[in-house]
Amino acid sequence: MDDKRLKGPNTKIIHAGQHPDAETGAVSVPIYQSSTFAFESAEHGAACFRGEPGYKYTRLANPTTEALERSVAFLEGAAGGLGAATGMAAINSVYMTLLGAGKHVVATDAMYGPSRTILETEFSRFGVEADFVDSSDSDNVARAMRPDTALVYIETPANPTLKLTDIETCAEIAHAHGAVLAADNTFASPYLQNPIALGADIVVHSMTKYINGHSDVVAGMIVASDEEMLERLRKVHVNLGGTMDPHQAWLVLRGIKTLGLRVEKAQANAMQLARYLEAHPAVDWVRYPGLESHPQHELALRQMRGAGGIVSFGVVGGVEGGRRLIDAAELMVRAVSLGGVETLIEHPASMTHKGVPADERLEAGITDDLVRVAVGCEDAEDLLADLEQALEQAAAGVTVGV
Ligand code: LCS
Repeated sequence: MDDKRLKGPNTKIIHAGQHPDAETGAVSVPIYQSSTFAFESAEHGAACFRGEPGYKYTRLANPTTEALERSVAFLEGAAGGLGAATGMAAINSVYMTLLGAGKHVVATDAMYGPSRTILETEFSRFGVEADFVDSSDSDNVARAMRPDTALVYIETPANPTLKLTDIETCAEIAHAHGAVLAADNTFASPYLQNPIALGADIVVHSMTKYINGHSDVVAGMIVASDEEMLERLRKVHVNLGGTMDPHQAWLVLRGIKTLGLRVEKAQANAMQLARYLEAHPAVDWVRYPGLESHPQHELALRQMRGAGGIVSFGVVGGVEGGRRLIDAAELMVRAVSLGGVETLIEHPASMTHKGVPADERLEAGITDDLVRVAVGCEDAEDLLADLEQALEQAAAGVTVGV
């Protein structure tokens, strides 16, 4: 995948993995909407199943999906990728490949709710033990390591606290214990952060978010730093069955081409919103890695190329204030998900992270007043105006600025 023409980030995004079709010259990768592929002979079929090149069945490999796998693998500096039906399908394939009875996982406490819940409620049934730690302090990760730890699983920036985890240090800790480091890179996207370059073995994405970017597809991706790990993951992934449909892959191939443009616009908007919120008397606190006030601002500058498009904050009046704010939004859409061109606003404690027990949620820093805004690509002035009127309504009846 070493293509010397592809130097700048947008050039890579537009061209990596996506070449004009050899037969027809089609510039857009064709959708190979076929579940199965014809063999030239019985021997050809047998050869394909022996591992010689050739498509057999779409759950195992499909040319359209492969174009997207090559693209994301290239952007992440990985040996290869595996498309998945959703982000959760990708994550579960990683868990299933590396965990089993008698194995232990150390994971970020504040991560996307279901990524945590599935370990607690389902993998525990198969004898997997999990410790969830505040991985923004690497010492907590080091302390939780055990001889049977097979996987360190981090999400950075974490959903929705925007805490960061030091990828390089966690890779050192994991490897010193013979464990694998997997990182969920959904919030940053490959445009802003590349965990493999910092030592991670596996990266997962919910491509539902920035990589696709248009709130019209659910999809996931796993990439691995080396061929051996990729093949281990592939064996499990194709048999679990959460693989990608070619039409879905084509939609994401279409979305990914503007990843850089969208992320630049979203994070410029997010920075403006974060600064505005920080100065607003009706806002109790703001968390955004681009602000100097973020406790890990230095780490953000070190391991990311930008702070991303998500801002979390608490408004006066706590939970009720937050609810009034969300109800008052006129332009920002009341919806979960993130990474699309439209700005979305949600309340994690009652929505995305509802499945995490309240005490564990609070311990992880997902407070009841936390409002999450996934900033999109609209004009900043319009978003600021919407926030202003919504904050006014949120603060109605609450004494502020005392
Ligand atoms: N990883 C992260 C960091 C996520 O934010 C999500 C979904 C997933 C994985 C799962 O991806 P999916 O299976 O949905 O493609 N996050 C969501 C959120 O914050 N609101 O709605 C979904």
